[in-house]
Amino acid sequence: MDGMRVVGDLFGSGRMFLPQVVKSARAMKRAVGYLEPFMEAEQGDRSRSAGRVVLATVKGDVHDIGKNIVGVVLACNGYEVIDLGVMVPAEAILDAAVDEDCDLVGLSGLITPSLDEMVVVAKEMERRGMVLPLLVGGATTSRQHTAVRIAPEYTQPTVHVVDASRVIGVVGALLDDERKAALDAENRVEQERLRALHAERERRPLLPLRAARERRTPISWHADDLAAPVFTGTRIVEPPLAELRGYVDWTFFFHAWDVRGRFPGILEHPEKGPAARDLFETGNALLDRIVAEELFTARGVHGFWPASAEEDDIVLQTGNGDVRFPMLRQQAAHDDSRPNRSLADFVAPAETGLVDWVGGFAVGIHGADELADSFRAEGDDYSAIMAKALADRLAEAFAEWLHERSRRAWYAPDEHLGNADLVAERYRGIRPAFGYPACPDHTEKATLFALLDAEEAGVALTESYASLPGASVSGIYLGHPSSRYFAVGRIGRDQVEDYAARKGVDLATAERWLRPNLAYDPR
Ligand code: B12
Repeated sequence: MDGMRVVGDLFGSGRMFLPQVVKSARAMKRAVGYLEPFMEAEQGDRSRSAGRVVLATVKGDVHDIGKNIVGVVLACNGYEVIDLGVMVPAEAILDAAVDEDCDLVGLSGLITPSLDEMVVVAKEMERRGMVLPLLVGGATTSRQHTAVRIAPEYTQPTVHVVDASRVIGVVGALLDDERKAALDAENRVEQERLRALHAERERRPLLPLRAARERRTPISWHADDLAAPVFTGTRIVEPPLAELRGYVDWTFFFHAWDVRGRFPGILEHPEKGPAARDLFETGNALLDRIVAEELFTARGVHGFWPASAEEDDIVLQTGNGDVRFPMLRQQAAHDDSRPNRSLADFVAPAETGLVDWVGGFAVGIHGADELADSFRAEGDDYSAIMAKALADRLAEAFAEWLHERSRRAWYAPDEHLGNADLVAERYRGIRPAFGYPACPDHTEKATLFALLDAEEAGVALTESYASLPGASVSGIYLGHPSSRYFAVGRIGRDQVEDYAARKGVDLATAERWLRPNLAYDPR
């Protein structure tokens, strides 16, 4: 444990990298596991613990790599961690915080609907009159959102933590009376500043929807740019893992372990190189095993339908009538000639009389939870995190593999690109995923999943529209040569009203799901 303190300090000061910390923690955990039967007398003795933290991924969200990493880092710095897992409702988190006599509550989330759920937890903490500090983390969270939406709901310290290397500093300060006051005061000043910035941004003018529509992406439509795919409707695919492996974008594997930099350059980096090489080797060794023993399975579905754009809707003609995906349009006012884009711009408008096509897909990697649980049961958090990081990479590789297959079945029968070209997206067409900045409404996944019969292919949705298994990706395919990714950004009430009407939901429902994009306060 003394050794782990050294590791913790080295990590805190940037001289050790996350994978090394997690590996060290494994050595400690195994040693403790051996010693535990002899330490019975000391059990329940809290004087040895630096503090007790309850961690959970909020209701409706399934992401847990980030949370698990934070849990390991806390544990190896002497904190007791009560990890409640994923999809945990507010009541369960707060009951555990009280029942287990915790000192802090930590929430994690991957997708934007979880931001609202975190607001729910903060409100509930206030209602219960709790005094525990609240920590907020996860890919979709931000200092900004924490300041604007979460902190105002809870009178106690509410702190956003950007990554695992910061968590010890923050937790240490919050559990020390003097440092707590200083951190809290500093945090409140910073959050006030962020709220002022946000308010200023809210005042920045937007184009009225009608004017934004007049600035749509200029495309001159030709039949030559549209192609019919070799099949209509859906097909289930189950590629072998060995084939998907060649499609892995390793840069994001290092990202998951907080060793940031581009692959393969990262392997030769003067400081990070040794940690990166070790990580790459261990990752590939486990991947060898996963492939050889078929510990994961890949299952997914893709499909194509004739389609056209009607204003900002993409409308697919299916055997069971039309399926409509209402899209959002950028409303930012610029003084140059940049268009105000919508994904609907990339599908031939009905009035051209041309026949266009749109595709859809959902892919999942199964087995990661089971493998990770078996590692955790052996006290091996390092391999558990590794298993999930590899599953996430394979899910993304699966999406890349299926996109290539779809392009070949559609408008690029002769496309043959290597991994580097695929990673750099040097191909025609895009595969926007609901939740990404060009189509931020997660609820559209319900329409997509029904269209694809995704459950039949093993991919399902939670009440917050996270997909299960955790290592899964879904989206649509757009094939026009002009199609590209962009961020919708801030949108005005005029567009939200129009969108709600197109989608057939009330304004409050549309505002709830589009909250991160609203340029106004719906209250
Ligand atoms: C890897 C990744 C994936 C993987 C893995 C997802 C998973 N199961 O976790 C795959 C490819 C499967 C995936 C899928 C999807 N993704 Co994704 N994904 C990412 C990516 C590139 C990195 C996230 C990550 O794993 N980082 C590494 C981990 C270790 O970091 P972390 O979670 O942030 O955790 C660190 C800190 O946040 C902090 N922390 C985390 N939790 C906590 C808790 C506490 C208490 C504290 C103190 C700190 C803390 O410490 C951690 C360690 O340093 C991000 C983009 C990005 N650059 O962040 C998009 C991103 C998160 N994905 C996104 C989306 C939309 C999706 C999909 C919905 C797309 C789709 N339609 O299919 C799906 C949803 C999957 C699902 N199961 O529901 C969006 C989410 C934003 C949004 N609008 O909702 C992002 C931000 C991309 C984007 N720019 O739009 N994704």
